[in-house]
Amino acid sequence: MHTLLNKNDRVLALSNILIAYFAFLIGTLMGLLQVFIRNDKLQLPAWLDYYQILTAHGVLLALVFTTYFIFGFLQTGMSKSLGSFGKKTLLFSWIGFIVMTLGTTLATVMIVLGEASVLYTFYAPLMASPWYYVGLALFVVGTWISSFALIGHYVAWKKQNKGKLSPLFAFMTVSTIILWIIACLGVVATVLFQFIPWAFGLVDTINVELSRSLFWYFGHPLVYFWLLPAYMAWYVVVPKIIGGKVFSDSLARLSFILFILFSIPVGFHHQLVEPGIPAFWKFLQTVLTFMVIIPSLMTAFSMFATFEITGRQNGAKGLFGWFRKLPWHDIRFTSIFIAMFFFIPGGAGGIINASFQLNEVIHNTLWVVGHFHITVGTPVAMTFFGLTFWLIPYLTGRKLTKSMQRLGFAQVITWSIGMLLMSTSQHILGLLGAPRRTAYSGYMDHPSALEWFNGILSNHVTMAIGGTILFLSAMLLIFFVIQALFILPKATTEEEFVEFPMAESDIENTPKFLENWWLWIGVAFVLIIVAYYIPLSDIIHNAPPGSKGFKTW
Ligand code: HAS
Repeated sequence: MHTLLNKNDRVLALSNILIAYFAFLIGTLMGLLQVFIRNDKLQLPAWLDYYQILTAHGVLLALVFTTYFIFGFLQTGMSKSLGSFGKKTLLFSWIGFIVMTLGTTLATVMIVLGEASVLYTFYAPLMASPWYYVGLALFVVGTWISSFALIGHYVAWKKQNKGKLSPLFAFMTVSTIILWIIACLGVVATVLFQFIPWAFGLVDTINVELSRSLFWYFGHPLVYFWLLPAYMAWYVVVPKIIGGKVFSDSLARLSFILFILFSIPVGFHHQLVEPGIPAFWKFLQTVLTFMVIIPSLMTAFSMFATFEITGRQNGAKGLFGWFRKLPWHDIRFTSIFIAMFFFIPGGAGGIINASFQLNEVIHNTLWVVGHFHITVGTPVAMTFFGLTFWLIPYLTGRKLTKSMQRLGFAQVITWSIGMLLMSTSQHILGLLGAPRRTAYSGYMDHPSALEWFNGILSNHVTMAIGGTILFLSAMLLIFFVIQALFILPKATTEEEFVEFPMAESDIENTPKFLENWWLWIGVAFVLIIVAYYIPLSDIIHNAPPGSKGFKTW
């Protein structure tokens, strides 16, 4: 029997998803402009700057779209698996939403005014308007308030269910939130104690190396804050759609705990070329980086096992017979499967990046841009699209019609083609030395730069074609979102109602200590202290003179 979520919970989740897709719309448009500028085919008007649109693209897609969508998804899943939100949870979730939205608006206005073209990494000594940093701080505080609202809901459930392990979805939500809160400590520290006083003129200079290190303390776990909700869909939603169960409840929980432990003390792998950090600490954090690959390999194993076991239950024979038994006609599955497939080269690229000598070749080149488009831009984003196809109809009580499912296939296929073209050419261009974060790709017809316009895949033109297909695909998705929010007919019969697919898991075999949060938070802090205490103290105590701010745009 289908039951709709409580109306208050639905409105909350839908509001988050609405803002996510508004940011997605503008962010993808900014992406389209960029590939044309890099291709030397577009001259921007004097009042618009390449770095301004690059900042808007990064902030709106990587930070705003992802975070709002993640909260919409987590809120829906928590209400579904632990029961409707109480008054306090709702109140705090709304306060969090409002603070996040104020922060987003302030930061976006500063970008639009041309006062904050510092990219989403806002590296010092580039200096934006102080209000941009205030906007970022509000955004993070808003996410914390919304996070604590969800934790409160979980704690209330635990009180009523003493001694029981929480459902897998709730466990994974709490893990993701713990990771997020610990990760944000770095960015909050640098924004509050370095950037805001510096940008308001209260101090003259900034310790650049410290600000970057604190940013990357946050920046790497940030990518897992994007990835974990996608993994939640892979572990919990996909098995249900294919008619199976979670392969192993304990394996799934353990992989999330490993992310809490190992995703934070690894930020130096983004700074391998920076001279201010001694080699030993880079080495240590690189070793820890290889540890954080393990939970992703566990996830890959678990997915293959789920596919195979379910396929065999449905009569599959031979080594790969299960492959044909998967529900390819179901957009909710196919979209996420393709997302998983993209993560094989995406993850392999990450391992390359983390290898010191290879990092020397690819750092600051278009390769890195290619890498993040086949990690966050496809495995994560396309999983979110796959969720969108049923999540919005589930929340609005509308039908997922056949024509909308076909539209979903068109969207996912075009996104895959666009991404294959764009990201493959970005990887190859990167290997040929094409830098990232530059408006300019001609270099006065230098022979090396001319190479970037030859060849089929190693070409800025191919990148632009891929980017254009991606933009068209994004517009298909926006059309779907508008339909699913406001236009599709309401479901009336049991078959028409769209459900939240949540698979069963063998919770009875799961050891209780896996839900001992204080233990894991404690171990995480020990690792963070080991990896960061000495190098950060060194960066603070032996700092060269700080830098004044620069506005290069
Ligand atoms: Fe990364 C740079 C290392 C994962 C995002 N990364 C970035 C940046 C972003 C980003 C945004 O070490 C740029 C930041 C900037 O602006 O400067 N990354 C890694 C490593 C991993 C990794 C080791 N990255 C991600 C994920 C991201 C992401 C996930 C977003 C969501 N990354 C780096 C490094 C840099 C970097 C350096 C700095 C580069 C530089 O110098 O600037 C690992 O977590 C990857 C592990 C993953 C795997 C894959 C497992 C495969 C699975 C799929 C199973 C498939 C199935 C389907 C079941 C080992 C789980 C099968 C189907 C069939 C048909 C076969």
